[in-house]
This record gives sequence, C-alpha cells and structure tokens, in this order.
Amino acid sequence: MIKLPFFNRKRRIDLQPSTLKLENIPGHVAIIMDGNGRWAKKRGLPRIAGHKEGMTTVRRIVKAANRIDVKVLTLYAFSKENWKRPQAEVDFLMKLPKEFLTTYLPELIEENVKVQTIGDFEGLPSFTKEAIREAMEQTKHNDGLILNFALNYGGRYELVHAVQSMMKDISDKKLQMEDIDETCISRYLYTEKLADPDLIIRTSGEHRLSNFLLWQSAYSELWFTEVLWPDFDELLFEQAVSDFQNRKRRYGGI
Ligand code: V07
Repeated sequence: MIKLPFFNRKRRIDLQPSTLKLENIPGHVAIIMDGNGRWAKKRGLPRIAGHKEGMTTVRRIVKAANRIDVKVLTLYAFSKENWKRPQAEVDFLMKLPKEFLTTYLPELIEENVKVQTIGDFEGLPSFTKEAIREAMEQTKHNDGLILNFALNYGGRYELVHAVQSMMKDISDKKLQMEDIDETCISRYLYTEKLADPDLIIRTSGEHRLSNFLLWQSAYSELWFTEVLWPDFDELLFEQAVSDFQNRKRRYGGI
C-alpha cells in the first residue's frame, strides 16, 4: 500500500480547533450509527469492512464528544433485531467490542473515559462479555465521558424487562404499586442512572428511531444526516451540537 503524506490524508485524526460555543452543550448525546453496510457496498467491499471502518469513526467521535465536555455518549452498536442478520455478519460484529477495546482501551483510560453498556448483556457471547467486563472494571473510577454502548438493546424489550423487574419487586414487597410513577419507571430501565438523551443523531438518511431509547427519547432533539457512519466526522458532530444549541426546547410547554 502506498502511504499518503500526512497533508494529503483524507481522514485526519488530529483535531482542528473547535468553533463551537461552550454554553448549552448537550449533556447526553445518543447516536444510531447507520450506513456501514452501504458504505462498504458502494466500494464493492463486504459489509463487515464497513463495520470495521465504523469503529474508527467511533474512536473519532468519542474524542470529539469528550473534548466539548459531553457527559454521556450512547452508541447503538447492536440491536435485539440484529440477530436476524446472516450468521457470519453477527459473528463478526460480536468480535468488534473485543477488537475495539484491545486497540483503544489504553487511550480511553488516558482520556478518563468510563465504559458502560445498556441492553441484554447476558445474551451476548462470553468472549464479548469478558472483554467488556474488563473494560468496565478498568474504567469504573474514571469520571470523564461515559461511553455507553447499546448492545443487544431494544427499547420495547427494555420496557418488558422493566415491568418484569417491577412485578418481582412488588411480589418481594420491595416496591408498592402506589409508588410507580415516571421516575420509578426510569429507574427500572437500563439507563437508570443516566439523564435522558438531549440529542439523538442518526446517520445514513433514515428518519426513524428503530426501537432505540423509546422511553428516554420523549423530549430529545433529533438530528439526521445523509452521511454514512464511516464517513461521519467531528465536524459533522459539532454541526449537530451547534444545531442543537440553536433549537428551543419546550418539553410540551409554550
Ligand atoms: C460495532 C462499529 C461501529 C459501527 C456500528 C456497528 C459496528 C464498537 C463497539 C464496541 C462495543 C462495546 C464495547 C466497545 C466497543 C462495537 C459492535 C459493533 C457490536 F465495550 N463498535 N462496534 N460493537 N460496530
């Protein structure tokens, strides 16, 4: 492979100074990282090549989010529905958390990032769980950006799981029916300790939530781009944040 000189590289990893104003930064940004398969197809590559390239975007956006002081970044990495994909693709996807962490965990630690997940963790293969447990353990005392991967996640499943846990706690006398309100329900979700997302970004031109953070997105601002996830970058990320800063949030009021 011919190495491009640094000034001619398409994808910069060094960051240019941000022009973003630092007031009203969304505390919690969530992203639906769509378009990896399409990115690969356009290049005549297998879908898995798009997923792999998508990991480098994850790295860039983690840095960009951390730099502007976002508190929580939730990334939709694998949905409950994704099990329906061809077995070979699923197998490849399940290896990505370990691959990502083997490469970038030292960097995440250096940047004071705390790794967490939401979703049905027990339904993941053991090698995936092991890699993630290790990363969570090594970053549990970090108090910078919370990097929250939605893995084996589905919004409706999350609500089913919450109702089951509430029913169990009621039968164990740990919860009373009269105490069930919105705050209570929020505490039974995977996101229990996290604020609701202020901004939800979806790449690749689809304009839907696809079972992502159904309860939590009640008042989120939504931002869409045609750009495919592997082509998404810190400039577009800052554009989304800047657009967010210019929106008026009313939460149903006037
Ligand atoms: C996945 C790469 C990004 C584009 C979207 C789909 C493919 C990073 C992770 C990951 C997950 C947990 C963790 C550390 C890294 C990941 C899956 C897919 C399943 F602790 N990227 N990435 N996991 N893609």
